[in-house]
Amino acid sequence: MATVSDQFGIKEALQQLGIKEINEGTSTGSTTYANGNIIESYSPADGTLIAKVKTSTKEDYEKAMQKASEAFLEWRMIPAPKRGEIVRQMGDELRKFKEPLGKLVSYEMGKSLQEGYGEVQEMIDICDFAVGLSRQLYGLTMHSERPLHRMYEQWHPVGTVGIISAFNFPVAVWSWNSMLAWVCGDVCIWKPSSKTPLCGIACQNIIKTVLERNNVPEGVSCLVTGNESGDLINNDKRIPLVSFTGSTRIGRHVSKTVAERFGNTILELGGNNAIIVSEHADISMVLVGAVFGAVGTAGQRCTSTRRLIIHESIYDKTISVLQNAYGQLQIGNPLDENNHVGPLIDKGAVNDYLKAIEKAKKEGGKILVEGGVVEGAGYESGCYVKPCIIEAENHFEIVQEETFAPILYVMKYTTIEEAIALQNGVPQGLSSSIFTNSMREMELFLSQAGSDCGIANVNIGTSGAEIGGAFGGEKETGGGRESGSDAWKAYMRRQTNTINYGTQLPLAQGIKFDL
Ligand code: UN1
Repeated sequence: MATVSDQFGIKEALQQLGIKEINEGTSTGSTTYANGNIIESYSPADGTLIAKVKTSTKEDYEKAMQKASEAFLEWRMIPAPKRGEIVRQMGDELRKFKEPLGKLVSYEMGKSLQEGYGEVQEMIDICDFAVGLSRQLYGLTMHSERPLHRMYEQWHPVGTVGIISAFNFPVAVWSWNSMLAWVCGDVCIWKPSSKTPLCGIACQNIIKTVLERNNVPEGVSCLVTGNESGDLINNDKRIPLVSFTGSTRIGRHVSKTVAERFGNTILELGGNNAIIVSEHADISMVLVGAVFGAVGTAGQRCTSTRRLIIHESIYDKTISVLQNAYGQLQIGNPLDENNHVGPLIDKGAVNDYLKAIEKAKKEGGKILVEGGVVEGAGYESGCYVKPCIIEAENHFEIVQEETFAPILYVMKYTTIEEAIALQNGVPQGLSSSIFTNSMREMELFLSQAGSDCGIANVNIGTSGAEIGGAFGGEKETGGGRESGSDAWKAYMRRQTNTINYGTQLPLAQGIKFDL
């Protein structure tokens, strides 16, 4: 940390967030301990070693889990609106720390400062949402078929929720899960990505003051680090729900492991999101939606725009508008607000990006905007790449895959039905969008014969969903839903209750059983 530059106020931000040179990667509320290997967290922005984190051993994990189990017994008895009040205070705390936390997100993960702040704003928004929700955990009442009987359902907390989150949204995705889980009466054990462990530690530091102030048992919020902890969570029978965000490959493993022990999962896996650009589109709107979607977060959102499906009549014009816009993109330090595109997370990601471009070329792709690694002063981390555009066909193997990098594949279509088939013609099903001013096209795209994704937008890009809607997708995206709408139901168990207040015991379905 001694070498962290003073530029952009990073040192001060780290100090405000309680990040030290060496940090303990296991904590239960305010108690920190960790005896495992060390993870070094480097900034992809400038290659600096930001700080070290001592990860959790199996024994550390076990201690945290025991604290979580104990805390649940107490937390579940606190009335939901009172839990909501505690989450409200967490939202206030996040408002106070928006600037340093946004900076840390930007520095440790590499997304632009604006997006770093945006991520913290998502956390604040979900806190507000959860506070309201804490008074609306509604169940239904049914009419019993038997006289003098009452039937209804109620929702109870499930217990300990395991949250395994990805590097690309190192703080927001945790909050979508934890804030909801908490108002539902669950406790949480969080394993952040080993690429962004400091973001996890910073969040825990921010909320621990709220837990302390409210005399909440410390195991309500547990943090564990290191990949072994992820495996322990997946295999732990005491964890009825695991919310996993990450690649389809690892998600498949998580899904099997947790299902094997009859646990539930919320899976938020890969996306391969397309925008259909109709001949009835407003091109200036397409430009912002498509370019932000493709190069924002350097193409490392699961909602990033990976494919543009353009009507043949406006194909050439759209490409030239895009080429022009790509020519103006500033690539550089994400903390410098003049830049549009920051670095990839690490050199492994740069390698995957280069390999994907090679593969696309081999399969017959035509480069329309050249990619490559950016070198020279300011780019010493080796993680900066040029956003590129490749004309490709949907069936190319590489187009069918998700590459977490700013590579945009473009293709032509003739009829709207064909465009929808192309958009749906990938294994993933997270986000999708159409730019059109035609009511017919728009409604078809949104109909049951339209997009097969969890998110389908009109005249908006594929990324940047608001927290109020349920977030997630179909097919290889995993089917999970997080955040808004009724996603809370996944964090609770439904109980159907039937009460007989009569003096007879009639059986359902009219069955006679006389003794
Ligand atoms: C992710 O990339 O894992 O819709 C989440 C968006 C953000 C969340 C992305 N609100 O792009």
